[in-house]
Amino acid sequence: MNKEDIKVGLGVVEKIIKAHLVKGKMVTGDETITRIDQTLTQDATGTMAYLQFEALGIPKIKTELAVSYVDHNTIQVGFENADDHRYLQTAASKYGAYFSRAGNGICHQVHLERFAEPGKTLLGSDSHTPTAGGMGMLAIGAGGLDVAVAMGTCEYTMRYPKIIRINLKGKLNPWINAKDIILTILKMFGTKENVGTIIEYGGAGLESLDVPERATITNMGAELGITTSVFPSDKLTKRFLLSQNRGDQWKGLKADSDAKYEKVININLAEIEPMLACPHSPGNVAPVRELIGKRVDQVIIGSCTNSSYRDLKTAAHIVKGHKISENVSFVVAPGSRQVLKMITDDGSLSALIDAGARIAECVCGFCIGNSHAPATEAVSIRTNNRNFKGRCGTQSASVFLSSPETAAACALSGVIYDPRDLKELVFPSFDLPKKFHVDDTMIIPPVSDGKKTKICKGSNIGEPPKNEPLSENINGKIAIKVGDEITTDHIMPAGSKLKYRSNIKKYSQFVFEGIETSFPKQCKDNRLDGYSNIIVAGLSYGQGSSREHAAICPMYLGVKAVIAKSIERIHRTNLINFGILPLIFIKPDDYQHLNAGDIIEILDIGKTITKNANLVLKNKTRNVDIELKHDFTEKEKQIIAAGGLLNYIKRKGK
Ligand code: MIC
Ligand code: SF4
Repeated sequence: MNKEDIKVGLGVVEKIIKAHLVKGKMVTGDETITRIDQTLTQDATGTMAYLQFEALGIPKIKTELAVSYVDHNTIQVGFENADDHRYLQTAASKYGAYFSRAGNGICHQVHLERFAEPGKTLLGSDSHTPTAGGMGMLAIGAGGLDVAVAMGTCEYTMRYPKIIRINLKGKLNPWINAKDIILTILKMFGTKENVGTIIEYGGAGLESLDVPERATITNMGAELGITTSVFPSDKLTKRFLLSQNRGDQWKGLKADSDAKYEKVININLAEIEPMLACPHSPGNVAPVRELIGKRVDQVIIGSCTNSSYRDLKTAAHIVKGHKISENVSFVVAPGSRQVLKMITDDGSLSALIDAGARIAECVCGFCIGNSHAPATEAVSIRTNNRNFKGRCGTQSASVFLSSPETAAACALSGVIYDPRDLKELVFPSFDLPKKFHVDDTMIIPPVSDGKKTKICKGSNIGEPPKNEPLSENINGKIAIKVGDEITTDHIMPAGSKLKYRSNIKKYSQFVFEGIETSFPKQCKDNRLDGYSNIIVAGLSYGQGSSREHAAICPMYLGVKAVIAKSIERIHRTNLINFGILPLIFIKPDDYQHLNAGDIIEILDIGKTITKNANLVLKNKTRNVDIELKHDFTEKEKQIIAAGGLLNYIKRKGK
């Protein structure tokens, strides 16, 4: 839709993009450059992002605000995590970022509380950065290198999205959480084929959803595979900002009444019921009532999706005065120190502890699989956003995603339980307090003269690996063939391997660990035989996280192309940023003509791409030709030709 020539009103997303448009047209699919006001990084992606920022040679961060969070790797069973934290703290000081120390909370929760501002743009090296869309921000997740570039240039390049409007009407019934809304939306849309879309929420239903509830919805927009989702900024936004002592940062933002959208969908909140995402995908959603009675071994409430003050206070009210079931291990991880302090002060923490909860640190922890792995074949009910096979740390476990209300009901009963059936309890309906507990002492502000700071790098921290410019021809061997919906957790496991995020040589030894442990060796052998490595995949390759390691480590192993039926947005960009060709089958059925071990050839790559023509892959083993498309923008063509974004920027001298 071309909004430039037609005189119609603008939606919230369009208003924010218009105010930040540096280059390009607000026409779906057009390559645009958007000005970025804020950036966020977290330690698991941030170490590489800051190493890359250093490699760019830019002396100081240029965005209005940059925050470096430590929330993912805090296990510290060896020196590696602590070394990363020290590096990040010194880098923040040197280059001008706020540093949120380990223990202060999960990046998205803390950003919402302390930094998110309506009408602004945020780029974060974490796929759940869109959480801040609950505050009326255009908040986008990206790879660490894109964030490093945004810190240095204030710019982010993306194709102009299509914008869908979801109108919410009515009001949620008691026992239903915002999580049930987004799970319902995931049931409608699924997790694939939604690339390039932004969802804008509106409608009278917003009046009963406070900012943290809206943030639960925008958080899990990441699981839809969309670019981001955005709420307007209204009196509830103002109220939340006032409660955080940030009332002066409020600005109203609403869609014009004649704004036009690609599609409008209506959802009646009164019809939403408790939902569960069943193993092993956040899109595999079913109503709780269809699963009632299934034995539960573990219940965890936490993560950037559902660990707000409201969520934890509600869970505490449900379990207060009761004991959890004997067969359940019940873990609660508050989203931030602010939340922890507030549930401590109001007695909720005591209620949780009395009921039998194990209290975990205010970090990602269980969600990224580096603690609380369930027992063999256990059933785990969790309030986070991803239940990919093995992500919890136990391959044989079945993880279901739920609201805190459902999770608390399951913890008490020891089986999957509909919270509406907790008949003896009165639903804890309450308004958020007028004042939240504000204490920013765990956030270190940038220093005035960072030049003097000495960067500390531990022995586990290596240089970001370099790639060579694209070669015209690929003489390759298919190193692996995988199926549909391969997530970045499958490509690059996190959990116990997280501590190697800043050591690419070591981390590369775990690529595709859960699928094919011999992959790194296969890649090495192929290279010794003179072949480049190729990955073949089905639909929606690279779902999930923004971890650019899912591109860097394959690059390090000599992967030159990923050939798939479709590739998800952040991962596609990460591949390009590290000089790996993301190629798509013109005929999806051609997938069957490529197998692991096949020798292939692709010729005249640069020339063909420049002409916008399709590439032809010759499968020499099976003697078939296969047509592949690429869909590169002009800038992406240059990045690929240079062998990645770092090389491209150095060439351009920006
Ligand atoms: C995740 O939820 O998968 C992560 C861990 O937060 C990732 C980032 C990472 O892998 O470090 C994400 O969502 O981008
Ligand atoms: Fe952390 Fe989990 Fe949120 Fe990722 S999804 S940022 S691991 S809490």
